[in-house]
Amino acid sequence: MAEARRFARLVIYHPTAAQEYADRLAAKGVSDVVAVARREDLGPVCADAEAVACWDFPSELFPKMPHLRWIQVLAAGVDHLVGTIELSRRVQICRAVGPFGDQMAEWAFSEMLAQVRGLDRLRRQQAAATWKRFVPGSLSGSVLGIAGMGAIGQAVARRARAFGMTVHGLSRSTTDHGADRGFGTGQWIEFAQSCDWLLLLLPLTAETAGVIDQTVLSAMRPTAWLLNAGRGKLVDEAALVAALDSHQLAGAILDVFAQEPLPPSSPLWRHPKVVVTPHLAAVSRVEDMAEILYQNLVRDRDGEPLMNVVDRERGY
Ligand code: NDP
Ligand code: OXD
Repeated sequence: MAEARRFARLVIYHPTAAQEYADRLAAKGVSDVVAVARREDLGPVCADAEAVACWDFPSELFPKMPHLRWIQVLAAGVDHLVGTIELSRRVQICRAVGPFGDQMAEWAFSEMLAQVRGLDRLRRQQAAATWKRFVPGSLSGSVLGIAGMGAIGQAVARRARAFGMTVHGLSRSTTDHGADRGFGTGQWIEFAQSCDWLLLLLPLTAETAGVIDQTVLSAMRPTAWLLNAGRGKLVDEAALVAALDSHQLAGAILDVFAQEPLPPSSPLWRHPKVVVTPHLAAVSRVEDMAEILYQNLVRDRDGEPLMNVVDRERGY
C-alpha cells in the first residue's frame, strides 16, 4: 500500500514569533511542527527535522540534520545562508517573494517625498509658528535608477511611473525588465551618471559586495541621492561618508548597514546628509510568511516543486 502523504517534520526557529507560526500552521492542519525561540533549544530537536523555517540558523547544526531537505527563509534575502558550507547542496533554500514590493515602494517614496517636499523644514516651521512659503521640489520628471530589477525593484518601478518619474534599471542577466532604460553589470558608471535617485535593491552576493565604491559614487550627480534597502555590504560605507563630505552626491537614505544594529559610534547616525532607518523598509509579517511557508509545505507534501528556490551558485 502506498505511504500516505504527510507534511514534512518542521522546525521553526524565530526569536519572537516561532509559536505564532506554529499556531497558524496548526490552524491549517500542519501539526508536526516544533517551535524554537532560543538557539540553545535547537540542538535536541534538530536531528529529525526534514524542513526548517527561519531567518538565520546556526550553521554548525546542519551536519547533525541528516533528514533536512529544505529551508524556508522567512525573508526575501538569503545572503546569511546561501554560502553556508556546512549546508549540504542537496538541501533547497527557498526565499519569500510577494509581500515586500508594496512596503518597499512606500518606504522609498515616503523618504524621497520627505526630501523634495521639505517635510523636516515644514515641521520645524510649524513648531516655531512660522509662516514661510517656499517652492518645494518634485519627483515628477526625475530619474529613479533601480539597481536590482527583481520582484521588489519592479514593484517600486510601477509606483515611480505614477509619480511621473523615468525609471532606469540595472540587473544581472537582462536589460529588458520593463524599465525605461536598461543597464547591465558592465554599465555601473553610465547608470550612476544617469540617476537623480539611485535605489539599491540588490541581493548581497560575491558579485554585489562593495559594488557601490568610490568609483561609482564619484560618477553620481552632485544633486543625486543614494537609497540602500538591499544590504549594507553593497556599499563601501567609508567611501560613502567621504563622497558625501566632498559633495559628490547630495545625500543618502539608508535602511541597511554593514553592521546591524548600526553601532552608536557609526558616523552615519549623525551625518547631516544621511537619513537612517533601522532595517524596516519591507518587514516580514508573520501572516504573510506563514502563508508562504504553508504553500511550500503543501507542495512538498504533494510532491510538487517548491516555490522560490534559490540558485545557490548564483547566490540569490
Ligand atoms: P530578486 O532576486 O527578485 O531580484 C534581485 C535583482 O538583483 C534581480 O533583478 C537580479 O538580476 C539583480 N542582481 C543580482 N545580482 C546582480 C548583480 N551582480 N548585478 C546586477 N544586478 C544583480 O530579489 P528581491 O527583489 O525579492 O529582493 C532584493 C533584495 O532586497 C533582497 O535580496 C534583500 O537583500 C533586500 N530586501 C531588503 C528588505 C528591507 O527591509 N531592507 C526587505 C526585503 C528585501 P536578474 O534579474 O538579472 O536576475
Ligand atoms: C529581507 C529583509 O530580506 O527584511 O526580507 O531584509
